[in-house]
Amino acid sequence: MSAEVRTTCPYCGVGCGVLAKVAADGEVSVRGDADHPANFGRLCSKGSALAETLGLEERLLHPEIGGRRAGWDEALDLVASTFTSTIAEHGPDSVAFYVSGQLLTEDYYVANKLMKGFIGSANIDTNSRLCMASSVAGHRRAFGSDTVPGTYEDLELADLVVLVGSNLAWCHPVLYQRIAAAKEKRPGMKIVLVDPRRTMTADIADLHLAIAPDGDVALFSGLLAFLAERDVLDRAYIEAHTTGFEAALAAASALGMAEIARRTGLDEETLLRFFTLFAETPKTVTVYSQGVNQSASGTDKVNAIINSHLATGRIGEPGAGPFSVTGQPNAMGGREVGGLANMLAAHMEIENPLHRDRVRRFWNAPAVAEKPGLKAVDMLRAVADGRIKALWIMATNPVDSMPDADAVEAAIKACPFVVISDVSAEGDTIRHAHVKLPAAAWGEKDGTVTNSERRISRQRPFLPMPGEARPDWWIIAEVGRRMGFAEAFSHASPAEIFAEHAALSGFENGGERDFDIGAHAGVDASAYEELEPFQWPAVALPPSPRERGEGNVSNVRFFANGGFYTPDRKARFVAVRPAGETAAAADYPMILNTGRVRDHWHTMTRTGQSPRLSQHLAEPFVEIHPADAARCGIGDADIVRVSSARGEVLVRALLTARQRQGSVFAPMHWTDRFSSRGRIDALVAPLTDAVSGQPALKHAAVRIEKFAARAFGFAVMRQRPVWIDADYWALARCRHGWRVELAFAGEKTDWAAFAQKLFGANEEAELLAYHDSDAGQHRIAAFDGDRLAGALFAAPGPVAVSRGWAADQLGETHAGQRSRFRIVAGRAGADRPDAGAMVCSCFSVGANQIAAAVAAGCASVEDVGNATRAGTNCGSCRAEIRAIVNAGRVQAAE
Ligand SMILES: Nc1nc2c(c(=O)[nH]1)N[C@H]1C(S)=C(S)[C@@H](COP(=O)(O)OP(=O)(O)OC[C@H]3O[C@@H](n4cnc5c(=O)[nH]c(N)nc54)[C@H](O)[C@@H]3O)O[C@H]1N2
Ligand SMILES: Nc1nc2c(c(=O)[nH]1)N[C@H]1C(S)=C(S)[C@@H](COP(=O)(O)OP(=O)(O)OC[C@H]3O[C@@H](n4cnc5c(=O)[nH]c(N)nc54)[C@H](O)[C@@H]3O)O[C@H]1N2
Ligand code: SF4
Ligand SMILES: [Mo]
Repeated sequence: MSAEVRTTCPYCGVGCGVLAKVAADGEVSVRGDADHPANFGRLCSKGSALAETLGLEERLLHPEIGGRRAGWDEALDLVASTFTSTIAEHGPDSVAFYVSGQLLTEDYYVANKLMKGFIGSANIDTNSRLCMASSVAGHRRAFGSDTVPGTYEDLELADLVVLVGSNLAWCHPVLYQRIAAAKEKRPGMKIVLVDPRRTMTADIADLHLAIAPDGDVALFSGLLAFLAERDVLDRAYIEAHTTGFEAALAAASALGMAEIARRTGLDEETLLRFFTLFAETPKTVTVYSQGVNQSASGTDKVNAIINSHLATGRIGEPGAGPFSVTGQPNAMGGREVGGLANMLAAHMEIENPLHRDRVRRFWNAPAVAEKPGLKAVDMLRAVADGRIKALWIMATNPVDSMPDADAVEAAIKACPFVVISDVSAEGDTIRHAHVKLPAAAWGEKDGTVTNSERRISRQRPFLPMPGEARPDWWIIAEVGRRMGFAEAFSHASPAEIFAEHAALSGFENGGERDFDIGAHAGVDASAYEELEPFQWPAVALPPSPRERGEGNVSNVRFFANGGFYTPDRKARFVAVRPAGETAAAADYPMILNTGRVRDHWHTMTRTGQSPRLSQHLAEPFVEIHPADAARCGIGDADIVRVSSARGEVLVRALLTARQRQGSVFAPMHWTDRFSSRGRIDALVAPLTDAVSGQPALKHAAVRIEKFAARAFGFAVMRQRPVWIDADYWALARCRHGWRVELAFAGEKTDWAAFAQKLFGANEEAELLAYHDSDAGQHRIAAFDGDRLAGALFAAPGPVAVSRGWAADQLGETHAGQRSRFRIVAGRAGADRPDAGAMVCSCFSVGANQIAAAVAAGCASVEDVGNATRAGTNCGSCRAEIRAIVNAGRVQAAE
């Protein structure tokens, strides 16, 4: 057995420390690192299930050219020569890199250096454009730099935490747990949630503002005006450290309470409760995420929030500040190296000739880009219209995750040369690559990531690289060398790259730039190996306070005493106004809001492999308010068609009063690999924020109608089906195989043949069938010896069979007729009660088990934990358990 390796979780921006261990039989186990300052030992459901996502079945293991296996030399030569010849013929702006916040800092650094210093174009952009661009732009407008002022501890020290457009319970679960624990200790602490939906995060909120979509600028403008009226401003701070207050206040005051109420959809009493709470609580942290960033007014939302903090001097103090939480594990690292098309490197600016010259000298670069490159949405437009002729995509899946996804797919398909570095062999984007390059995955790769609180941690390998997989930095550096830049890309290890990156951050800095980790410029292989998590800045020679800007003395927080990174060292208030309103289109009267679920990560290339994580929500869905559903003639669990001017999807309808009327919510995760037509970004228009270029992914105009299914089905099978002939299907991993939801528009008569093909069962498999054609009920099971190869349940309405029970049958032996008949009867035996829909992924505890515990007297989440273990490991499901306890009953599972 290997020793435990200290590494960092590859999912969200909380950046939890993980201890990973490989047993003698190769089995990997993970647990939280009690010494890591982000999580102190905690992990959420996704982190806890990491070991289930390391299988090699879906891995890309060898380079491929045009669908055939190729050697690394051949593939790298082809990439280098095609980029070189394209640049020679059409200029540097005819090529582009589209990269990702899931690259390590070292990978990112090399990619950015190659494009911006050696190719001489700034056409490198990242999926962080879809994620953090508005926060970056808002920070830069206000602070003159992309600086997150605070630290996680502030979330625990605050007396008021305002969560805006953040579903922290599901998306940053360990931060959520830290806040929940702090509140438990200090019940006086208040939490406000601003989200159009009543998400699970509302569980710890004292006040939920079910804001109208994009009402945030109005809300925070109203707050600023209120703070001025009540005179709770920090006049001294405003005077000493900011400019532009009067104009910002004038813009905010112009709105008036009635207009704010109208635009936010909130009544005045609720607004005043929130404003008063904010006014009365000096220790306030405002946390914000994609409900803020992913909007056509995203940057203004960010500045409206920051304005309220600057006006009250609540910034950089323990327990006070605006706090943009990052999504991906290395969204911050990407920003530090300049991975966005409008940044240079080490937080320097492309438009600044002094910065360009400095970077040129440091890199000894022949051709530093002179103007910003194309931002993601524009980049894909340039691919579509042929301006970009060679595109290299790394660690992101734009055919699923970019707005106007069908057009993105068409553009990539039509591009003359597409290179994709990925860990997965299968995916909606990689299928269009001319050259596929197998990247090393988490557990194999080696480097650093930066989390939301500016903390840099190591990801360390504990597994060998399988097949011919190679680290991303190596792939990029090899191409750089082959393009003729041997010296600049001679790095032999991530440690060397990190040292260079650290040196650049400190190069001629002297306190002029916030990002400075010059202290690590001299890091060697062993120091890099031992590197402990640290927060930036970490300057080599701390400059005098004057050089660093007066009072910028804390290494942990920024701006308590000003010292902003603008020319006059003062922050800027930004006068923001709510955007013009667009009338709802008659054809598409509903607003589609999109986002995440607890147990899946983005396009499911990894979490989709975990049986545990695939049970919580096993198919694509849309949440609709019951009143809207009634109006549209939609019942719970119906299949519905959601369509926009761009495209359509087929998903399951979930009726819930947590949803605002007039809006619907759908998760972003489902792809063509897991569903017949669930790619939600096919519906979203490529509308972007004018300042940041971030797309408005939370706001698409849609129509929703019932899909007239003649038959529904549910099936489990041991092998992944290769062929599913159904109008609607959604596939998910389960413990002993796969499960699939089905719906059919037409009459179906050939159920047995359909089932056999679905199961991929062999000729000898024994079939057991039950048909009641009049009632439209069909159940077919196939046995391979004592084992169930597959079972199909079909009905004219949504199938009522217990999913968990059916999936479990794949793992049982079925020697006797009795247990075989039980399967076609679709019933759990009395000795095996149905666990119901999965709530606790860690211990596989279902809703029915929790409801039974409640019925047996458990009156609290803790009681349920003692009785069933549910909620006692990662705690991500505690909000759902509380909902069941509070309801005191649960509807029949699923
Ligand atoms: N489980 C899980 N966790 C993740 C991820 C994942 O894929 N799965 N991805 C990670 C990444 S990359 C990111 S960026 C983060 C995202 O983390 P979050 O931003 O917390 O997650 P989302 O679900 O995208 O959106 C947050 C909320 O914004 C709300 N919202 C929509 N429109 C508005 C609006 O106009 N105003 C306000 N105030 N709110 C609005 C939505 O209803 C939603 O609940 O999560 C990270 N963590
Ligand atoms: N409608 C809607 N759309 C959205 C969002 C939304 O809220 N709503 N959110 C947006 C946001 S915030 C984000 S961050 C994006 C995320 O969207 P994507 O970036 O497209 O999502 P992922 O599934 O994380 O894609 C990562 C890819 O990298 C591969 N990979 C994993 N590790 C490595 C590695 O080490 N090296 C390489 N080369 N490849 C690797 C994975 O197999 C996968 O194919 O989606 C955006 N799209
Ligand atoms: S909160 Fe969960 S997903 Fe995020 S870093 Fe921690 S363990 Fe990973
Ligand atoms: Mo993200």
